[in-house]
Amino acid sequence: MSIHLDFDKMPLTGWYPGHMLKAGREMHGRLELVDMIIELLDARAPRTSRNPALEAACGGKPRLLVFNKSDLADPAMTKRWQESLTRDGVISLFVDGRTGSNVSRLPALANEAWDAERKRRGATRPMLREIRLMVAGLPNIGKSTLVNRLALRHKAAVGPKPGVTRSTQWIKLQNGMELLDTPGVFWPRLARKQDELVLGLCGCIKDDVIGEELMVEYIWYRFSRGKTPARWNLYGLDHAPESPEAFLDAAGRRRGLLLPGGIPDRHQAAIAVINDFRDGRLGRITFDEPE
Ligand SMILES: Nc1nc2c(ncn2[C@@H]2O[C@H](COP(=O)(O)OP(=O)(O)OP(=O)(O)O)[C@@H](O)[C@H]2O)c(=O)[nH]1
Ligand SMILES: [Mg+2]
Repeated sequence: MSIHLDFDKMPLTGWYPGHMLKAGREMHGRLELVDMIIELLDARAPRTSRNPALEAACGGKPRLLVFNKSDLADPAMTKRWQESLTRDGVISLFVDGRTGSNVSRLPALANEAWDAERKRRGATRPMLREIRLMVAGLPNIGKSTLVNRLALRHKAAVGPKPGVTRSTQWIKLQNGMELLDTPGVFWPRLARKQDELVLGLCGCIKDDVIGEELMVEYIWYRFSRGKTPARWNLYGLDHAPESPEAFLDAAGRRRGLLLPGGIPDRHQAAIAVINDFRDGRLGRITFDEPE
């Protein structure tokens, strides 16, 4: 293991599983069924988890940007992102799908985005049916969690619509909107190794595709240079370890993950650190800065 301070000199894995291509095609078909898209993103990676191509694929349909897992993002950075998005006139919402924090504001905001779009188009006649939405986002971003949250009070599916397969169900939301219960999966075109590392840490790419030790190297790199302090004391350290190897060795020793001879098992230690990171035990971090 060597230190790769210039991560972007490393090649991308080029990982794009076939099922994702298929999911992308399926999503394209479903986009036609809805009026509006909830673009679900990761609050830790507000830029990297976005797919610029989705906007074109939506054919100008209004989108509501919802940033999930805000419980794991740096609150000060979330505030900066909110300000930046508001300045750009983007309607957005930061939520925690797991606890449901802020999710109840979503239907009203969706309405707001819809009204703004109608006004932009100069629509005067009222809609004669319910507004239909779908949730789209990267794998593991929390789409199902959000759909279940939104359906909490109105589990009733309103049945198939014309031209839709029987299995397609619509879930009624509080304000009368209808949500397509099968979310769309998309994949952004990653340009830099750091994008891949960020999405890997957010859980969108399988760990062994990128390599657990490299992911921890990136955790070490970002946390030891970031403004928000990491909880190094989780591994019995009172300051940032001087290298990713020292980090893994400390974590391995602390967790008793040792090879014969008492040598820290860096691979097992890396898996433990990634779990700590994902559960927020290492501290809250936002990888992307607003412009
Ligand atoms: N900490 C935290 N975890 C969350 C949040 N929302 C979802 N999760 C967790 O993230 C993981 C993925 O959530 P899912 O809802 O299955 O994600 P998905 O987008 O439907 O994933 P796919 O169907 O695989 O594409 C689960 O372990 C959830 O418990 C959140 O706001 N905060
Ligand atoms: Mg899901």
